[in-house]
Amino acid sequence: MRTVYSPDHARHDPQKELSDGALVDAVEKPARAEIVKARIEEVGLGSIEAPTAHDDALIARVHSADYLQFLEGFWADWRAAGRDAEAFPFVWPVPGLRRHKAPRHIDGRLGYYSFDAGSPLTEGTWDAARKGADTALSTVDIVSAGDRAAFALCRPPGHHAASDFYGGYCFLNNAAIAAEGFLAKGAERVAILDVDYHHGNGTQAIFEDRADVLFVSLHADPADEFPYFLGYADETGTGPGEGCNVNMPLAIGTDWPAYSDALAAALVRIRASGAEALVVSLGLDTFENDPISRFTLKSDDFRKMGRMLAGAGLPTAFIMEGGYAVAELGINCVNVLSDFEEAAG
Ligand code: SP5
Ligand code: ZN
Repeated sequence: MRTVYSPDHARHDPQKELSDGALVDAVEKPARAEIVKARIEEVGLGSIEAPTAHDDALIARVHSADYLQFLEGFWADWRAAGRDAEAFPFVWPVPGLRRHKAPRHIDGRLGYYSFDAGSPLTEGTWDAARKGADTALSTVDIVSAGDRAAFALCRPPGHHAASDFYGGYCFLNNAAIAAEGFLAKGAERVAILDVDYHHGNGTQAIFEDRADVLFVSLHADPADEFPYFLGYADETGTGPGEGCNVNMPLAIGTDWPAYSDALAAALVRIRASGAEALVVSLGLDTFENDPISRFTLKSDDFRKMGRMLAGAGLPTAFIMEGGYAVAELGINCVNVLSDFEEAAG
């Protein structure tokens, strides 16, 4: 399997995040991508290639123009306001306030375009995220040219980012951009399967009113886990997208037997949808030793996951999402990919 990777991911190198009432060491850090890359090289999964440049057209199908301008120009605006530390928002337009226009003040703009205070925005965030979108689109190119699957080793991750706000360590929704890529290549229906431990609220919000992209997510019950305010089973899609959003919240402590039952049901939904391509939001934070998560999958279970995903029989773009047990992240991630490839034949 070919991997697309750019060293520019490391331009997003946050030092601290807000968690447990303190600024603690950031968990979404460059070492994550580097250890996966090293494992790919160690097992000889396949070539590692630079992304090709893509214009903004498909990104603009996912994200609003003003949000993209905000992200791209943020660091200059932040510096102009006399700031130089990593940026965190602290006020949001929740229901009861108005979200009718972006404020002029940088602190207001930060809150307008975000949903949490746990996602440091840094000098290099835009460059890294923009290259991540190229990385995701390059895997779509590879798969559309005939490979059964390809892997986008991008960071920062993407599935929490919605059309016009960031959060959950995510800025551009790489999986959504990849789905738009498959549609632009002629697919009439695309499925996104999100196996990250956290609900992909951004991806759901982007596609919930559309019938051309099926979103299926397995994740920790939002009553107990971030992002808390989306991801319940009764969110089944809106308007023309009714029936095209499938949330499978799972209990804290979920192990492979329970997880694999849900995954099998998810794959049945995907097969029944008539999707012509599959985007996998590949988070490895379901691992038993993940520092911020509470499922109990073991390294060997990720091999079984890869085999099950191959059973969908679809051209597949794997998009890297979360997973914070850095020491084992390379093994777990490449276990999925190598067993997918073996099972896909
Ligand atoms: C892409 C992705 O996996 N994003 C996850 C964002 C989660 N952010 C909230 C983290 C809160 C961590 N608190 C855990 C405390 C453990 N002591
Ligand atoms: Zn996650």
